[in-house]
Amino acid sequence: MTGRRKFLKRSLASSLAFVPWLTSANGLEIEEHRDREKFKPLILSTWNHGMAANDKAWEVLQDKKSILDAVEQGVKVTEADLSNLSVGLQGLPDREGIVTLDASIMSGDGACGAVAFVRQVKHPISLARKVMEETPHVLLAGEGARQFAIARGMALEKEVLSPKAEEAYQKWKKTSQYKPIINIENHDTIGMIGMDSEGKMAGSCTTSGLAYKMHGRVGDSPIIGAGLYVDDEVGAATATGLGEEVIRICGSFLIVELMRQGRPPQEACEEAVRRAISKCKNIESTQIGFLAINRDGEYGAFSIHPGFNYARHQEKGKDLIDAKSKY
Ligand code: SD4
Repeated sequence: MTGRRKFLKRSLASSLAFVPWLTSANGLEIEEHRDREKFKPLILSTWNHGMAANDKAWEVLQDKKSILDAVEQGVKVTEADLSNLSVGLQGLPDREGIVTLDASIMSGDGACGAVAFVRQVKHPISLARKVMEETPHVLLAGEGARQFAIARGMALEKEVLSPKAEEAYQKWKKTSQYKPIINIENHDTIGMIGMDSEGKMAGSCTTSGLAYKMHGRVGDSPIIGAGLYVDDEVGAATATGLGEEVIRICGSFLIVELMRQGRPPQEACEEAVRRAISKCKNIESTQIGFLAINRDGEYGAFSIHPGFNYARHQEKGKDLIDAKSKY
């Protein structure tokens, strides 16, 4: 089938997606869509820590709360997980020994909020949601974000490294080499994207960022369009891995725009990885992974190197899936 015919077929399929009473000539597309309908609601999260986060998000959806509530509550589980070294205040610090967090949240109607380079806040995702709902802004950073947390009555945590982070930091200080490690302990940033039974979407993304980054460094996770993007008319995408490479290509926005043009989520993720590779100067030591869903409940994931996985939760069950990779 030519590229154009493929595109027309897909466009037709997605335009038929919400017209269930059409049954004739394009029966195949309609049947495919009926299958996809079974995928709603659907929650997807990056890495194996996504399993526990998805469980919580699912529970919130079962309680008839919104998909926005689900993606916020879901990743809070990871933010509070004391064994996690890549999300939350127990994460690995920057090169000064200080933990700084990045987070963003977005709903499919375009509402979004984010915090970057924030200290002492246990749940940056909830602070990001407050930025979204209680300020005229999208992104608050550093001391301003911390002051906003205080103003909203969020208790600040003591600034002490977790035992595991302290141990790793002391070890790192012996050489003080800045060398991002790919697929750290098989988890990294948590990016969650989800869709409720009516097709409303939302996403969240939260991280302690790159271990031993420069003080003040902000990654892709709190940058709307880089680490996260959601549009109810099209779909949602989120990213993990070396944030600089994701920011460079506006990764999540790129994927949503590719899906808007009719590309399925898997193809859109692969194209975004291809784009990132074309701009990246050091592929061997760079890992990024993308995860996407479209409004029909189709999904896809792709990374540069093997090792990226994602957690899926839907009516029929939950599992952890290895994403395909370029190399
Ligand atoms: C970042 N994407 O800050 C995030 C998380 C990370 O290796 O540390 N990735 O770049």
